[in-house]
Amino acid sequence: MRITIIGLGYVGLPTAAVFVKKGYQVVGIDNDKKKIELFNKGICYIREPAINSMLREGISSGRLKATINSVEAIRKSDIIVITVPTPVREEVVDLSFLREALENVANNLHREQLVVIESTIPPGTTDGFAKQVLEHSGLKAEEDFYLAHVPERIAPGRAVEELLNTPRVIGGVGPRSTQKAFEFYSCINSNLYLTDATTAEFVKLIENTYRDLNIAFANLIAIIAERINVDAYEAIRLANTHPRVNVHWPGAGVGGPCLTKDPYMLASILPDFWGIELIRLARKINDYMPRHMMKLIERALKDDNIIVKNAKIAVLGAAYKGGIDDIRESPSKIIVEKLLELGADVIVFDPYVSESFSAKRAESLEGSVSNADAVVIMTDHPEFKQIDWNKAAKIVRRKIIIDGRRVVDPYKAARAGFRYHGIGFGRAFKL
Ligand code: SAJ
Repeated sequence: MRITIIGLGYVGLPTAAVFVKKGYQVVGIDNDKKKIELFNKGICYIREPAINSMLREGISSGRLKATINSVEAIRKSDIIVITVPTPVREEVVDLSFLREALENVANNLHREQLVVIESTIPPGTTDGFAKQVLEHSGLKAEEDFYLAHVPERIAPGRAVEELLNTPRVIGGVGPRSTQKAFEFYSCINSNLYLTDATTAEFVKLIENTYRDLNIAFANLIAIIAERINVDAYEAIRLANTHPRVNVHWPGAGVGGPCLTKDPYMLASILPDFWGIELIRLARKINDYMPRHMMKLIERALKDDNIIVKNAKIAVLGAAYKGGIDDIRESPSKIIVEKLLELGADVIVFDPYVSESFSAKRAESLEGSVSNADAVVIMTDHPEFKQIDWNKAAKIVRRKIIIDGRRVVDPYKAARAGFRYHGIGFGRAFKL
């Protein structure tokens, strides 16, 4: 079986590697020449530890390659998987990358091929727009070729594990397409749920919107907790001991390419219904959190009579979440830029990321916290949970922590002499 994967990003690259490992012949298509070059050298340009060796082995076996030229690849394929971005700008989804990919497929489509869209799209797109574009080929879906939506469920950093074990939803434009897609994905994953394409599209938006709403609720709880001097994390942990409650965690912002846009795709279906404000309001709360974090930072500095201008601030974390190198829509960028704008001397440390958003960058934790007037934590990297604050206390200038992710145990920090401030943590805390 030959597969073409269109879009070699955070989803397409791991998908290609996993199918090659299962014995398929895979060609990856991307219009970024740099990516193609690295890919063909077996260099994994996203941080997915499990993929490096899979990619190298695939390339050297001759069963995996990347190219910019999609025509031959599509013509020779049994299956075409589309994993291109579908960005949302000002609440409107941009399907131009998807359109381009589909037009390429339509121009080279032949009988018995299966086309799968994994990109997140508004409900009705596969059975409507995508089918229409593909049928311009003169072939009919379900009769001549097969078409399905199989939403990706990859969390960056854990792609292989997720591709193999996380249940997937398979939705064809008809029963034959669903069956074909089911057979294809059965090779890598045994947890498959079958439905129709529009339901599958809807399910994906429900998942990410649920998470965004839940996090917004947690963030609201955090702001209330700060007002009543209660520790929000402790309160949520206790509420979650109830078997039917699962509140997510507050933090200094919601980043990443999915939660920040997918809810708008859902909201756009019913723009005139007032109830849709629930989704918009949740987005608004989550978007507000970096500003709230900024307020905590400014208050913490003021409490210790430190003027932001010229203060040396160590920012720990540039990635949008812990354990990954991805900075897309990272709340850390907002904080770093704001601190720079206020004239602070900002030095960013992230063991996974080399980006520092125009601030200075440290190669080590010591490099960033040494002589710092405050330590601001923006990402819940596992490494930050291991920091020895007694050691850090000896090299900082002022012992102040503002924790945006509850990475630090406030009591441990206080025992090391730090004044602890944080999202969802009522007062500045010092033993
Ligand atoms: N966050 C919180 N509090 C929490 C959980 C997360 O503030 O309790 C923040 C994180 O710090 C991060 C942001 O939310 O900035 C998003 O993180 P995430 O882990 O929720 O999500 P993503 O965007 O990395 O991945 C999500 C996942 N969706 C769900 O868990 C429902 C993933 O499975 C999807 O594949 C992915 O979106 C996607 O591609 O849609």
